[in-house]
Amino acid sequence: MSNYHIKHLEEYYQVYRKSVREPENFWEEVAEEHFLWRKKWDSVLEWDFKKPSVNWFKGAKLNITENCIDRHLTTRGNKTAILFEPNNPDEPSEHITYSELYKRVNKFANVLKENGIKKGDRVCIYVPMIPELAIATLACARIGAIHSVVFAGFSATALATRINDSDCKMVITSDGSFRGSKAIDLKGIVDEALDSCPNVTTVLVAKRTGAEVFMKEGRDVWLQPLLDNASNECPAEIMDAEDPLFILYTSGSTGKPKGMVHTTGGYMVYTAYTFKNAFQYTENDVYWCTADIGWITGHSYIVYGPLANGATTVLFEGVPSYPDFGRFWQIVEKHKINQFYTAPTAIRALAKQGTELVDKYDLSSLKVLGSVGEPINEEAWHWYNDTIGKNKSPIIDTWWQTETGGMMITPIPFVTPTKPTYATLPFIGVQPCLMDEEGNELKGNQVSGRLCIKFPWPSMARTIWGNHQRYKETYFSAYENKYFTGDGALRDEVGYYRITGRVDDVIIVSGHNLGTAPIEDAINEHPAVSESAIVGFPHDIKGSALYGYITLKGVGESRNHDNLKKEINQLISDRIGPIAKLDKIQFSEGLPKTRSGKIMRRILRKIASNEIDNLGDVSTLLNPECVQKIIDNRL
Ligand code: 7RM
Repeated sequence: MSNYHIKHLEEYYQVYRKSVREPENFWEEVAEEHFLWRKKWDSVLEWDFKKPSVNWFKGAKLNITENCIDRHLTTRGNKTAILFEPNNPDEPSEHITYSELYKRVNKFANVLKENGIKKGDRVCIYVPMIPELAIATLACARIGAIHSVVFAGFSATALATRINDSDCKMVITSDGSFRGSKAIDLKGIVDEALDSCPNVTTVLVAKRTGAEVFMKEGRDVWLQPLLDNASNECPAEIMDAEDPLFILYTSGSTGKPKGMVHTTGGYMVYTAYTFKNAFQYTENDVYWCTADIGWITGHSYIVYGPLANGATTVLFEGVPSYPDFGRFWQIVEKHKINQFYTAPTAIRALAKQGTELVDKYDLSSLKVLGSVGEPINEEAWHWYNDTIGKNKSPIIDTWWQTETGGMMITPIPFVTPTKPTYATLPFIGVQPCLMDEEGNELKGNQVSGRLCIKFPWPSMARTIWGNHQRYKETYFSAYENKYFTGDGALRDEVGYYRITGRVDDVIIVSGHNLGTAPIEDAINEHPAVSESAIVGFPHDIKGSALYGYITLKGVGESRNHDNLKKEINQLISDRIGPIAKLDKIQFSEGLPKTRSGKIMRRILRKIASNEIDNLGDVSTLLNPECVQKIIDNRL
């Protein structure tokens, strides 16, 4: 039996039990057998959730890029590491082998050094989904610089805030980016941001769109000529296991963005191990995660996890709707994708389009389907399972967070029997628990409460950049000695977990705690409904009542809305109970979403309560234009 590759349910239970009973022995074996260390650790784990302080593999020395690239060169030198699929389907895709990746990362690392970057410096990477994004990230890791990737769809203000918070002295960007039919002036956004970032001395600019851009003398430099002149060899900086690898900002609903700090050794071990098992990746598979590297999903499951396993990972520049809504399926056919990982928001948007654009393509290469980012509702789950997976590709509903670094609760495909809307069982080494509001742990099954984690896992964030106190308050103060996730969950009769939504979004109706996900799930079962979001608003008798915002599919638009409302409430009544019926239903063309596709219930809650004067910052939304329409049509 191998600890590293779980293939049967009995094996899962056996290894899981070991990982809980003897976590240090367990992780030591995984770390020792499957990675390249320049020096082994003095201790596997030292932790204290009160401080909080967590050290994995303390004293160990390594470089993550040697694990992701160098060690594959002898056996996988000619294997494709990164398969780049451009925005425009007529532009050829690019296969970057492990040998080429080695050269390009080393050259880039040398360019960073020549421009004054050294170990511990922060480098902001604001680059679209092109190979340079992954390469710049790895080049920072090569020399021990701390990368802070900012999603290239963020505004100048959002970019400036992040650059200043971690005091980056360099920004890597491109002249522009392609997204669907649009070309975006990224360099212009950087210039605007840098007006308020006095400490940035160098901007490296990659060419992508060929647009003419302003280059500030003494600050801005074209990347390509520097790369052309750089050496192919850059010795890897030897890092401590607990040296920071990167900062990644997570916005949350209030306050300024939190720069989550991830360190090197534990992050590498955990993302590699989860990637291998959650996708059951085998040597010749082609794996595709549609997220952007600007999110944690992209860090862990486009770059580090796959490359640490010597996998072929697809990097897609474009969007699901360009040139039409068949683009994802065309790519699956073209590259014979074996594992496909995306978000519920994309699944719902694609399901809304019907099946014509799916049926055109051969999807028979697919073996595993993944979902991440939000609860996946039952209807979307079935569409994904039937229409995309043809009932033969298990869906892994992977629950995790920027803060957790890697997947925490997820089925292991072909091992864990799946159940729609359930993230199912904790991953090896993860010890979840459910807590009530008084701080008691809810034991046994068929309980629901607040989801916490009782024991450290290797890829947990170690702090918030520059604000350890906030880290402690946000994650370790709600419950003693536990990491609090901010999510609610239930555990069913066999111990499977279902995430019911953010605890902040829970609505109390007549004294009953209602999570958003199960109710939205019932609403989304209606054949005319595409998406929904429910929030509470003040009610004299019930305390709070439910307000539903619902997006219809094409078939719903022509239906009588009063009848639809009755049918939807009947469905909720049948599935959950009359307590969860909606007092108000508003049909809306779109729902406000974050740029990573999560529904922003905070804004809807304010609109429902008529607090439209202080909606907070809506500029970070994916679709700010829908907010005014929702306000105008509010009930
Ligand atoms: C990976 C990522 C984290 C929050 C998390 C949840 C929600 C993520 C699922 C999910 C239900 C899932 N990181 N979430 N995955 N809810 N089922 N499978 O998304 O930091 O951006 O967001 O996302 O609320 O706390 S994140």
